[in-house]
Amino acid sequence: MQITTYDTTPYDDQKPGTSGLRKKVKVFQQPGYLENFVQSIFNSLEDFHGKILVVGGDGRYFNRQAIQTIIKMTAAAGFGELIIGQGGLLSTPAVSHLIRKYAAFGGIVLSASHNPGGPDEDFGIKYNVSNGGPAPEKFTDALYANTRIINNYRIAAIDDIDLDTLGELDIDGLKIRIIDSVADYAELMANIFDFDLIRQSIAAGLITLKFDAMHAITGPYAKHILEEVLGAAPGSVFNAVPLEDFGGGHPDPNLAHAHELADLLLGDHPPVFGAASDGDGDRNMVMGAHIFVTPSDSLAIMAANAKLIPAYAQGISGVARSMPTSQAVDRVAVKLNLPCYETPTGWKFFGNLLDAGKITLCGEESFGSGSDHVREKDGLWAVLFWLNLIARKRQSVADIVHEHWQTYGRDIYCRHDYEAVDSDTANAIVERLRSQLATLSGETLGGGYTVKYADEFCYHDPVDGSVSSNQGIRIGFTNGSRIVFRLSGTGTVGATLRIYLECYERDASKCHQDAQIALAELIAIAEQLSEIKKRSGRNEPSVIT
Ligand code: VG1
Ligand code: CO
Repeated sequence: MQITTYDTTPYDDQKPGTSGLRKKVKVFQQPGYLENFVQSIFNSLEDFHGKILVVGGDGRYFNRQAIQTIIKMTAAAGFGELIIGQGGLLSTPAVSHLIRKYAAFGGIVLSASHNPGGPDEDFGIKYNVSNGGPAPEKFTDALYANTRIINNYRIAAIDDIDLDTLGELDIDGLKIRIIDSVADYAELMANIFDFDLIRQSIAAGLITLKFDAMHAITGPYAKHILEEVLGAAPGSVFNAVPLEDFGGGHPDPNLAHAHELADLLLGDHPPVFGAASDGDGDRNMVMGAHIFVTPSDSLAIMAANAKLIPAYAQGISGVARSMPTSQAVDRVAVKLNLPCYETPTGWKFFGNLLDAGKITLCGEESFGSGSDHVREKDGLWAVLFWLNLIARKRQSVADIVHEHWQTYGRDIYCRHDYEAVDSDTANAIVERLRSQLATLSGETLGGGYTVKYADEFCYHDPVDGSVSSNQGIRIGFTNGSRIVFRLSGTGTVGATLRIYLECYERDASKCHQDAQIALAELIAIAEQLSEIKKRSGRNEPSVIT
């Protein structure tokens, strides 16, 4: 195999964020930009010669070109085998599963998740390690350091590979397998859930459903599993063909972006169950007839009912949530006497806890939940969990949620995002918040919210002892309410400021209030402390979820 070494100079903007490197496609198309980053990944790894690498992406614009480049660089680097999803397509949880199933050395996921796709939109790349999960911070730090000093990259002179034909190739000792993107993942799901029961409930008409794949990666997975295997009516899965630009939309499963689904579920004659997934298939939105389930509640409900699912029937070892996620799951953990961990935002922080067997279920407020079956959040897994639950409990989604609130009370929750704020303005807002932290404790804000603590979240990983600081500003009140401020680490334009708001309502008769109304006073306090509207010149958040 002929290998050419090309001289290069570093780009200074290749620091991975919450979930890999995300930039505009045009940035990735600069000469050597993708190559620098991929070579820096390989330069940060050791002892991978002859081993397996899994590669796949969410099908967005530039996916195929990037994969061809990665194949040539993988060959030059000396990997022994590449496993690639047909058409270059693999959902993020499917990559995680394939790495684990085939004992691969690692995987490369090409995705910018819920960000829009297309020539003028976003692309992304992420490295996952041998447990199937996103590389931990110490790896991404080393990778970033390598991007700053890189001076060459290596490319093997091989022709472009046909990504669409299933089969095996051998190119000068590098084995390349193009595999069915869905089959392994579908088999895993069948081993976790009671497919027979779900199938019977669908056949009997007890469960009707709609799934919005948002023109993104879960289309083929959901079509196969929900319609072909479980027998949902043809057309139950819609927007099912992955498109390079996701049909022009944001493939982000929330009430703002998955409005087609929301209209169906909140309108006349809704199905029993509705769900949507994001660009790369790791997020989920769960709805029932006339009800939206917040991701934080969904995690708590899953934890409370895990024993009804075959894979978790023997019990779960513990739970974890990202810091800004509501405390609903904590209440379940107390009742079930389970350990409960609070981690920084981003799935990479769950990996150690899952590997060590300290937790079985985990989730984030940002429409992500998962378990120890893979090391990524998993959208369709959550959908199947709910279908299994509905089939077992023979209750509607609304009844399941209301029963949960009856038992545990409700953590009323919402998130306000201010997107594409000027970076200097956003940094000044965060600095202003930071400067108030030392003196806030004990103060009473609004009409009687007394500050119990005000700090910046710092995580001490209980497994490897690593410390991650500056993970969000938290202000907790004596009545259990909380406001959290964070800067997003996944955006590609300016800065995105997130405000997370929650309050607790124990009285079940008051649990049905509108979240924006229940949280109005906290929203006002958040503005008083941060002056986001005033300083950014915005009248309202870009998105409320
Ligand atoms: C966001 C979410 C975070 C999630 C991350 C990746 O990060 O808030 O919870 O893990 O996206 O999800 P940030 O830094 O923008 O808040 V995905 O589906 O975009 O891979
Ligand atoms: Co995603």
